[in-house]
Amino acid sequence: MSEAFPNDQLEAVARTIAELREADAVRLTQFKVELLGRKNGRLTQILRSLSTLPPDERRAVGQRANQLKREVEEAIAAREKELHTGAKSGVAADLSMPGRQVWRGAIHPVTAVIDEICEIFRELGFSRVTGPEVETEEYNFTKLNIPLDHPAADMQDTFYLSPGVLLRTHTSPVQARTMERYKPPIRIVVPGMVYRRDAFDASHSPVFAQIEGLAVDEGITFVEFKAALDYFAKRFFSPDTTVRFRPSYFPFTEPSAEVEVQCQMCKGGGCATCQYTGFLEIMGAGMVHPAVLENCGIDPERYSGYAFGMGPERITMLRYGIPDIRMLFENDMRFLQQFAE
Ligand code: 2NM
Repeated sequence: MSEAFPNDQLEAVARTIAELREADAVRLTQFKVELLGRKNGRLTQILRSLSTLPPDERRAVGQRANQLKREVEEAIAAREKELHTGAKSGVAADLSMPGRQVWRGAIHPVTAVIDEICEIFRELGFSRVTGPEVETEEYNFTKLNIPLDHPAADMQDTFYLSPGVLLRTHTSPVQARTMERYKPPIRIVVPGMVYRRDAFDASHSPVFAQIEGLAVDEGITFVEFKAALDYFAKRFFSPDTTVRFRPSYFPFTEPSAEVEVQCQMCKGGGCATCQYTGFLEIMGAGMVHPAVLENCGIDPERYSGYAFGMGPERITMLRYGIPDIRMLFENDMRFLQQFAE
């Protein structure tokens, strides 16, 4: 410190008061620490060292230091109030003025669609369940009635991590695990990421989302199956949507169906999006194959059920007319911002 004597130090403090009255909020906080800080504040140190001074000097320095401390405290309080209310400029701060807009992020359109789908099935009594992305051949294929020599189990299409261990190619292993662990009635929807050795082009990605669903109980028939998926399609698209079921094939369901809705683009008239059929496929589905129930410890003589699977990216593309799946993975803010609230 350049001022060697307490009196010089005190007068240096006195000179900073004028500066303090003009300080901005950041500088004001620095002043507080510099002058009044509990450990190294200049006034704090002077007051602490009073006992080392000769008695006659101690009294005068003590009085001046305490007076300055009050002045500094008052000046700081006054400046804080000014900064807070804008009083110095003669204009009170307008507390109703909107703050600076800060981009807080938003829900990705695919995530929003997944949440909406799960919510519709929640209304029908389905719980939302998740499970591991690293799976075994047994849960990903065998228990689901997919033999390992089936094309779906081919090494060409599946990411194997080690013999018998792979990245799940669908979320069905979660359904198998749920059937093993819980007694019916079971009603679940299973959203999650799945992996296939696919090209990355306008309609394929090696990693994509899926939502599968499963209902197992006594007395479930094709009528409940059709009614539940019809309800879903009408709630998700619109109440006047026509839904149709076309026969299909999956190893884990029998009978199997492709569920289609009236084309959202042309309202069924025929266009490029629906390849002039008037309909769009939204999911695959069917009655759970008795062998799958059996493999998962459920008596197929007593219980029956239905299952379905859909691709949230595809459904998001249909709903918003997005032409290329890659747009949903690139995270280009100019694209994503269009879906922000
Ligand atoms: C689909 C189509 C049809 C399905 C079957 C099962 C299970 F585990 F219960 F056997 N889960 N999901 C299923 C049925 C999935 O996706 C296109």
